[in-house]
Amino acid sequence: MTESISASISTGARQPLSERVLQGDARAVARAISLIEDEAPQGAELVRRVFGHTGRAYLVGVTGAPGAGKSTLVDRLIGEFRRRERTVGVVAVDPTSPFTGGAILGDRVRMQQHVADAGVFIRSMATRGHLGGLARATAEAALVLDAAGKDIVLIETVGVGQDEVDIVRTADVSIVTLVPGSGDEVQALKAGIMEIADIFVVNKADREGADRTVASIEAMLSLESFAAGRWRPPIVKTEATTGKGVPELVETIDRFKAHTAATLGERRRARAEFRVRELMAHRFVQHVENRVLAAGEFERLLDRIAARETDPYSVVDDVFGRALRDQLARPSGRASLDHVGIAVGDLQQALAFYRDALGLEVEAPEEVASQRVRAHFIPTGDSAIELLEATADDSPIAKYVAKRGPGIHHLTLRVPDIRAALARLKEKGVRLIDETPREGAHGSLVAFVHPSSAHGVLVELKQA
Ligand SMILES: Nc1nc2c(ncn2[C@@H]2O[C@H](COP(=O)(O)OP(=O)(O)O)[C@@H](O)[C@H]2O)c(=O)[nH]1
Ligand SMILES: [Mg+2]
Repeated sequence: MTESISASISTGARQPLSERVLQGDARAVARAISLIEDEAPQGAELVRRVFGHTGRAYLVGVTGAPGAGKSTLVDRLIGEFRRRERTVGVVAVDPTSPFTGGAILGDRVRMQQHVADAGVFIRSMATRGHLGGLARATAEAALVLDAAGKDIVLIETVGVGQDEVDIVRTADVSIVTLVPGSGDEVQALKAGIMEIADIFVVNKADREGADRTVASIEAMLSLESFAAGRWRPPIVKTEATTGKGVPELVETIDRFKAHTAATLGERRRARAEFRVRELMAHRFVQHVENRVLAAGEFERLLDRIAARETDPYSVVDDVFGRALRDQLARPSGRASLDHVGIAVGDLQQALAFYRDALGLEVEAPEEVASQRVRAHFIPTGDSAIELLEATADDSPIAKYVAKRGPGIHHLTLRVPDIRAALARLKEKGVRLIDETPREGAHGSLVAFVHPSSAHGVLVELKQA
């Protein structure tokens, strides 16, 4: 099943998309990131498939206010990393122009010079959707580039508020870009951006006041005490337009990488925790909205809160309780029809109809000695017909035919968790022949429901 899903997400080629991403195929990478951006289920499937192959790339986050020169700097960093023979992927996120796409186009044009370089892949992320989704999409796009074998993944984000900190968290090293005379450092301090900086860059160092900006960052850092051995964020001056200071920045990145090599695992683990928590919350809210609340119910609840008829805690308690009960009500997914068992008086007559007239294929019979019965399976797609032939007069099938004549003897439903299914039936007052499952054919577990509870039909539950 998963095989066919993965096959269908390939872009026409016979090879699955995940395989082509792992081979570094640029078109596959582009397609994969689009699926992730669209929150398509295939995007999640792809992440599952490539995840085991990731963790090799070093993720470099570049954040700062719009116009700080991040894109120009990223462009220079690409050049510098390429000179050092490292392959580079870029994810640029710019929420400042969600409608025009102007900034996205700008980034593309600016980075055009690398387009012909197979060692570079640049992608601008669309910024529709909520920020949580954007953070997830950014992280997953970086993952795809990692899977595609890029040594370095640069993530450009606009750092304007606490929310963007989530995106910044995606990186192994966070570079905060400030410009002279802008008061950026004060803004960044307020937004909590300063705390996540591993390296400060004062870009546009050609401008007046660069040293003053450096001094004010220094002053801020001096308020904090750095224990021996703890990384103290250095301040690097750059001129992204000319490339001045960029080699020093790359060296500083490498120094940070070496310094934190032992704790990189911890940092990535913390990131995984954040990601999983975020995804769990997202999934749960989706589940509540799609499966628990009726259409318009959410709005009505909000109205009732506004009218002080209820309060947020009671609403959440109620929704939470319903969501859990709802889950228990479907403990193991839906049951599906496995087969219908037909008690046969005269096998040759039955075969004349099912095999010869209907043209169905009948499998070689199987003898169930304990029941004194011979079973002839007839596959019909996802389910089957089972012709049951008695092999002795005291067989239950012989008795059934003698009493009721040939006909439907039982139907069998496949359930993923037979114990959960039985518990639920019992709770609902259904009369069971077997309260606990017994061993069936081929290592399966089976249990029978009494016909009196199933409108005259003997129902068998089966867990493969
Ligand atoms: N004077 C000067 N201008 C720069 C420097 N770096 C970038 N710029 C200019 O600043 C503007 C914004 O740059 P951009 O990279 O788009 O900034 P972003 O919004 O942070 O990505 C552009 O006009 C750049 O040419 C620099 O070091 N010095
Ligand atoms: Mg930019």
